[in-house]
Amino acid sequence: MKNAKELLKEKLTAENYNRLIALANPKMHEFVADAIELTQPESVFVCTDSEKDRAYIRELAVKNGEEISLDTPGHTCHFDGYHDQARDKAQTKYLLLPGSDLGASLNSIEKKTGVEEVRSFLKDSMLGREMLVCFFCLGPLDSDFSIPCIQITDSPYVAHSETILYRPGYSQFKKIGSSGNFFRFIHSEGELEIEDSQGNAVSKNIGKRRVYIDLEENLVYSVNTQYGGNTIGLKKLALRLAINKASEEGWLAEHMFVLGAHGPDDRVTYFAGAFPSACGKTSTSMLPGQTIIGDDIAYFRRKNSQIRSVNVEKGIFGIIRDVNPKDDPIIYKALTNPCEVIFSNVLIDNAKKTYWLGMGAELPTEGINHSGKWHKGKIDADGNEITPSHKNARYCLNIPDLSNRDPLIDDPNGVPVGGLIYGGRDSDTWVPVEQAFNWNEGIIIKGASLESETTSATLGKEGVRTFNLMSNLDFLSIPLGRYIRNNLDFAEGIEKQPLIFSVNYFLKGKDGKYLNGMADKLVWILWAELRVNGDVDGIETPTGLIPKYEDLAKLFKEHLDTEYPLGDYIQQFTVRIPENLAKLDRVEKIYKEKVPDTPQILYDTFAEVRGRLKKAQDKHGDYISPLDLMAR
Ligand code: SPV
Ligand code: MN
Repeated sequence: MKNAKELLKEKLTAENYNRLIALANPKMHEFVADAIELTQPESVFVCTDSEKDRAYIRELAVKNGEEISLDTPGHTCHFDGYHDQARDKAQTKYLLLPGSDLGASLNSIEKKTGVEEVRSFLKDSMLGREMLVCFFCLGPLDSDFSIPCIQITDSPYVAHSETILYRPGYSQFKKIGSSGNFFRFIHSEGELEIEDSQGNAVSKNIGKRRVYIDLEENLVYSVNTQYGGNTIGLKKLALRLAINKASEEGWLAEHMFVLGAHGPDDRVTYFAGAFPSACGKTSTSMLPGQTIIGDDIAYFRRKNSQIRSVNVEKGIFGIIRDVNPKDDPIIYKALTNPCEVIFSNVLIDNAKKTYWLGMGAELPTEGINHSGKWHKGKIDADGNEITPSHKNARYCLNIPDLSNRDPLIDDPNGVPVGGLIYGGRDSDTWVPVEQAFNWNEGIIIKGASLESETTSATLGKEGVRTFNLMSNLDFLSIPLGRYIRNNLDFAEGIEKQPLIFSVNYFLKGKDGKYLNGMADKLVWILWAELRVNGDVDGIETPTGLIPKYEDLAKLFKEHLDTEYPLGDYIQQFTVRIPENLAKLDRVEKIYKEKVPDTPQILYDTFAEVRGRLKKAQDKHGDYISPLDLMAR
């Protein structure tokens, strides 16, 4: 390749060239020059942090048809291809040098072969298009947490989404000078086609969709796809890079929300929580009366003998299904009032209004959706009825536009973590809330044992339990055992270790009906807040500490203005011994068979908890009322 600067000078306008050169970073210059040579764009736009540049990207997305302006000011809608509606797990792979190994659970490809393949798909992919070169920062600016990033893309929708989701990073790049310590992402939609006479242009060669990750180079390639989870480099692709970096540097990158829970006397206690997709993670981070730091990805560092956390992002790319004025009033308000929102894969009508499944209103019988022109009863090529909006349809908005943002959202020191919360979709095993006895048991029995039952929103059978440790399995870039070890070690020497809780919003009775209402989760979180501050006692079970009835009854009355019948408490908090034992067996089998580097302490802890469960079973039987335990 020619000297990078010479090539940039030749291909860029003076203004864009000067913007790049003002950042004295040879590695970044080489990355951009190589991308230009590879993809051959017609022009290159270098985006700084100015409002004018961000407006240019927003307008470009509408001008070239990737987004449609809607009736409400600031709102736009984007459609991904019919077969490009979710993360492509099969074609997302780590590029590995011969001899390196991430374990059988992680998808990988030999580096040379993978790089050749993905570069061949990227070759000339931007002919006739404008390349966008954007700079962002993961985490707050000017902080130990900050990771500068460069995103190259030919999709103004991707760039626009990132201006909402991430803090601007051009000025951050100025500060790092010639340092090579940043993440790089290159994305092209590849060849486009009009899917339907009414539809917009979508990636055509889905069979050649690839997301390849180079951990050594902190570089990700993404091609022939538009869906955000595959293309928005800073989201789950950066999480993979960050997990590897964190493991090398001794911090943690987690698939977690961060929430400020408000206790008595204006006390705020911060919680971070991990839930697999579609299990109530965003709605927990948006609990009424509480304040949000972030809803999806958090970094954790040890500072002054404390564990502190930041939101890596500054926006939300949330599932829109079931967002309705009753259950999600704050999000619903943002989605129905003027402010910057990108809807994706929802239904729009002739008046450019948006509709989605579960919005609490009647949906029109025709409009435009991810299949192009849609009418009720429309069938796809496989004979399946097309839903009005896709089940994974999303909204993308700025957290600062929400009324419940936490004031410490951009604090460069992060917020102190009082507790961690792990939850999944579990119809019959875990109680609604339980505190682990200590950090190690929390990490092992709660986080590393997390499972979730499949729903109708994913392909395949419903109700199948899928193992998903820390809800981070999809994004791990290091062997599972090492990841667990990192979590265990992280709290060592911390003065006040965060308490670890499990929650379960999905417990069902014998009749198959949920035992709890949607709103009840507020009470579980506020109970955890009281525990962290030592305000209430717990009742010992074989697996941890559960609430006393009177403490919950008080919280239900104060915060939800409802009575909490004792019978409900007994049913919900009955310790289910056979189900808990079966869960231990199921999860242990996975570690034994699939995770060769599982730390011994995991097996020891499983054995200890199994022993406690059996002892309790001998004494009380299979199903133990919390009142019997209290009586002890
Ligand atoms: C998730 O699925 O966990 C998401 C959306 O947050 S995605 O960007 O697709 O990962
Ligand atoms: Mn997520």
